[in-house]
Amino acid sequence: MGNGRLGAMMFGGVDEERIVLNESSVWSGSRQDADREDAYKALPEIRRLLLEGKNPEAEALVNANFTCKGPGSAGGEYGCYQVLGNLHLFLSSGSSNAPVTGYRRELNLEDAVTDLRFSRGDVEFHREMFVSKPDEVMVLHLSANQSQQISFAAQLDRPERFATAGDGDNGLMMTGQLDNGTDGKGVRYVARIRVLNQGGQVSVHGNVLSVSRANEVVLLIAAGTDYQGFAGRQTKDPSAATLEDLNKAAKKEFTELRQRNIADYHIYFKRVSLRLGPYDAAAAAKPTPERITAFKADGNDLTLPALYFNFGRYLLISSSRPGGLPPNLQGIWAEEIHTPWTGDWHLDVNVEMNYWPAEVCNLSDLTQPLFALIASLQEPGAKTAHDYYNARGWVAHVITNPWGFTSPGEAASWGAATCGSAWLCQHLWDHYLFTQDRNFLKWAYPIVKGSALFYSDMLIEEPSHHWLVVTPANSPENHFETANGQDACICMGPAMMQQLVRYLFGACIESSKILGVDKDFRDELILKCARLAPTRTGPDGRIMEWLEPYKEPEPHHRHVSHLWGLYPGDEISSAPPPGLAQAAHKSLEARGDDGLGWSYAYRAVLWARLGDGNHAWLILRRALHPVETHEMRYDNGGGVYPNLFDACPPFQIDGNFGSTAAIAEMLVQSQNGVIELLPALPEAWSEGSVSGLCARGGFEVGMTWKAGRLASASILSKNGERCRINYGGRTVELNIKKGKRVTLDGRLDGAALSISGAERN
Ligand code: FUC
Repeated sequence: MGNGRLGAMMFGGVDEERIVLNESSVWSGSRQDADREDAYKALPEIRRLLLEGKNPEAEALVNANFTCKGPGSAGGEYGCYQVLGNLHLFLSSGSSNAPVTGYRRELNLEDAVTDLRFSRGDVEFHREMFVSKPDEVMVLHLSANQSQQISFAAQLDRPERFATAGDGDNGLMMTGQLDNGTDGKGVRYVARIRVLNQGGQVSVHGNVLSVSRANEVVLLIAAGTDYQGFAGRQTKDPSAATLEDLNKAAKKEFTELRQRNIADYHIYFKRVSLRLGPYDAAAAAKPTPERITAFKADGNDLTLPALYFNFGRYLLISSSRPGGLPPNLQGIWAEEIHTPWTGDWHLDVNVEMNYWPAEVCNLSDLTQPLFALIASLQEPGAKTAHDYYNARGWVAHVITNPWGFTSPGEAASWGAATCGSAWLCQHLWDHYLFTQDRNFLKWAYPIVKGSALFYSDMLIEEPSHHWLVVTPANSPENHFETANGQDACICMGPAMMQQLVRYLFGACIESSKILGVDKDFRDELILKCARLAPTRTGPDGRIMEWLEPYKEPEPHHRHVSHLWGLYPGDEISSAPPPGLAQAAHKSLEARGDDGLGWSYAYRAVLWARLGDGNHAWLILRRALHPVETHEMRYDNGGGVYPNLFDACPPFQIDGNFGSTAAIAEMLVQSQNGVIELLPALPEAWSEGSVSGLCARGGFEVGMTWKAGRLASASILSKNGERCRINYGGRTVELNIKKGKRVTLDGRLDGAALSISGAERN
């Protein structure tokens, strides 16, 4: 459960309940300057070596000069996202000798409420929990069908750096300070619980709160930190803020708190609905872990992918709320101090993937935390751009944290890629494309321009074709073999960087036209854009990942960066002529169908963009394979945990979001100026319906399909823009008035069109 800032995971133990608590700004570390001031002095030599084809030699220089100062993400001020703590409840439920029957634990995605029921003897116990956005507290309700049955002892703890004490006569408080990487005085946090009981007794002894023989209990949990970064609820005094949260919430009845939270959640969740296949009530009634196992065997339960789709929307609503921080690698559901990969924001696919469902799944207004993060990187990123590249504008490399880290990572092999800032900016432009919000564009334009300035300065001319190429560069986390058999990562103009820069320059050019500004810079970009190395097909018929047809030591590598131009970019298209699309098809086939959590999601969405629904479905089925291990894997073994959290492994939330986006892209696409209906419908999804998906230009799309064919579609125009709609090789062009909805039949046929408020061209 989560409200964007506060996250909780309830394990549902009968005698011992553990609830893992998160707060999105529980980050160790602190602001640092990890830039090497004079790094740019090595740049001419690095480039000279690359121009001479001496990649390993250039890479040695990158390792020596173009990594961050200090340990980077390996320690120090970089810090780590951490669990806030645990709430333990030691319960004495009814007659402890009686067997437990009727145990059922459910997370209801419709209402964002966790519900646990079981019986012991003739007493039925009920726990409900949710994390409220409107009231900024977590709410746990314990009740039973008989009076005086609720008894427990509660404690708060975390693995390190904490102190707990009583908080008044019905609460506990946990406080502490995280390590900042220098003098130990990092972020201060506070968590409080308070019990509101009906009947029975409540007492506090030391750091234990006890409830005895109550009829019913509401347990409120508030938490906060003094993090004063770029976003989040910025408070100097988390002690006062949490007290206020509790005092306010304590004045409300449980039913009111519950209702307020559901009403707020519905604003987002109800915008979209999806049904795949005939609803299989029997399958849906089974416990989720069983369904996952059964699904691996036969893939029949189509309610499972629909559930997985909804789970992704649920997770985004629960972890990304305006004014807060974006979900990190674990969203806001970490249970460790040392979260895998520091639980940060990885910029070479992961945090972007977290937001892939946002626009298309009608959660556009939840992108704000990402945009606040992007805006916050401009200032440190300008220093990094200067120190390493002597360039204008701003840059972010592969990793960032709430402390504005924009330096390269600690090793050339992965950390030196300058992909972060360009990829992040794609989200800004895409937000405009979906919403047509000119005010947003005005806000975003300086950020996009700053990024374009950087890459404009980063380009050099390569000698063979005189193309402009980003240099030095990496194809994220991948490596190659040079003609003389040496292994290297650092190169000139890998396909992904070229695609990113082409997209970014295009976005900047268009934005400056729309806003009527910066003609000179626009002209500079137009000229440079035309000279950027293009995406090319290699001798093997695949998209070339690098400028040269290098050998690939890892042909099944998890990253598919060179297909960025297919998704989320738009330069590789299955629209005719299909040259590059065919090459992308070959590239994807060569990469294989195995993967990690997030890389499954990426492969699935790429197959969807190629119009191959069956292959996208094959990959999605693998993305739903049950996984047990939490050990870090690099290129295969991905799937889901029994609770449907994505297993990279370890747990990484990007795969949840990416799969939700992939399902949406199988149903509707709008990247090439046309709204494609059911562009990649697998044969197995022969019937279904969806409503509320979004298309660029400000449209909402609903559809039903039967026997694998579109039966009807409804298009709502939010801005009154003209649209072209394509299905099954036919295209219609419509002018739908702002706010009007048009219904089409499966043939998009004139006679069958019900046009009110629309003209057909
Ligand atoms: C990227 C990926 C890894 C992992 C990490 C968090 O570096 O290549 O697989 O997902 O991010």
